[in-house]
Amino acid sequence: MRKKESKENSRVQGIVTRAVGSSFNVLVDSRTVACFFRGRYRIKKEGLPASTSGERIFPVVGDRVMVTLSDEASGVIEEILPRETKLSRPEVELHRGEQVLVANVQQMIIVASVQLPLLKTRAIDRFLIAAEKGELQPIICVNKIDLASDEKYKEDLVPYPDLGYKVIFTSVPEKRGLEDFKACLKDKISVLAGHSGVGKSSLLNVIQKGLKLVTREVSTYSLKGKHVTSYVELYPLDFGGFVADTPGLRELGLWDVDKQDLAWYFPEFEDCLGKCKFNDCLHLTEPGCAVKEKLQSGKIHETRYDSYKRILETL
Ligand SMILES: Nc1nc2c(ncn2[C@@H]2O[C@H](COP(=O)(O)OP(=O)(O)O)[C@@H](O)[C@H]2O)c(=O)[nH]1
Ligand SMILES: [Mg+2]
Ligand SMILES: [Zn+2]
Repeated sequence: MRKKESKENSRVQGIVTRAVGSSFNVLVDSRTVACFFRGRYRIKKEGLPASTSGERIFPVVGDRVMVTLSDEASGVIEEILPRETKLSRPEVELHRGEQVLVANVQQMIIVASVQLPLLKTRAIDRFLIAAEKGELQPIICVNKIDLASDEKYKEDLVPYPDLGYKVIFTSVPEKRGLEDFKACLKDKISVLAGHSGVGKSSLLNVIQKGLKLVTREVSTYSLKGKHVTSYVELYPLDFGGFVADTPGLRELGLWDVDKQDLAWYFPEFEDCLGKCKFNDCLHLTEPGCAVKEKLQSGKIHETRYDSYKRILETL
């Protein structure tokens, strides 16, 4: 009896911050525990015993898990708690269905820069679609405002607050907007998205002591025919919350949208959809298009409609 009691006492909850094969780092309170996971675990479904029902799952980064501690620094993952959200990609090669890459992410911080690389709202629009697709709350962070010679870049960003998206402005060397950036991340599980060089790693390094992410990293290219494993790591933040360093959106399975569905990812088009003369209208040059009418009335920003057209061409 004594033994059982002590075993139960050593069962603790944590969050998976790193997963490599069957070895996991689980953050318990504020310490990292090296864990193993044996065999397969079946998620409990609708009151049935876990052993007889449900899908087989494997822990991933972001999972909240129950761990039995072997000692202070190691343990075994016994249970995976229900996932609130998941970012996955289709597992094509091994026909295993979907592969979950990261669980329980709540928001996507879309990072762009004013200069180097130059601000392109179309890139923001693409990431907004990806966030929508992954059911993540998007926040736009415009970095390197120290490099702006005037406030012109703000004009390009006018559509976003109108559409209900939060926009923040930051500079790493001038330490501007960093409190806003921290406030966005606080107590949430976030992924950072944005083109290489916009300052994602620099922003994280400056708000989290000891992080030391490599800046100006060169992206890894996939050799033709070789399978590149996406690698996600979740970093705990001292002020509360976690942030994930993500591979590309494609790897996250966030970027495959049908031509016909694209318009649904533009909130300002929504009240027009279903009202066009042709029900397969792509809102380009078709007669009787409700989207074009709204555009002509000035209630859709030209730059957003332009993005729609350009993105449509790439699908
Ligand atoms: N002027 C300026 N440079 C920045 C800022 N943030 C990052 N950088 C620089 O931009 C380059 C790319 O930054 P990095 O964090 O590696 O970008 P990432 O690829 O998005 O992770 C580095 O040389 C940084 O020092 C900023 O706010 N202002
Ligand atoms: Mg980086
Ligand atoms: Zn139309």
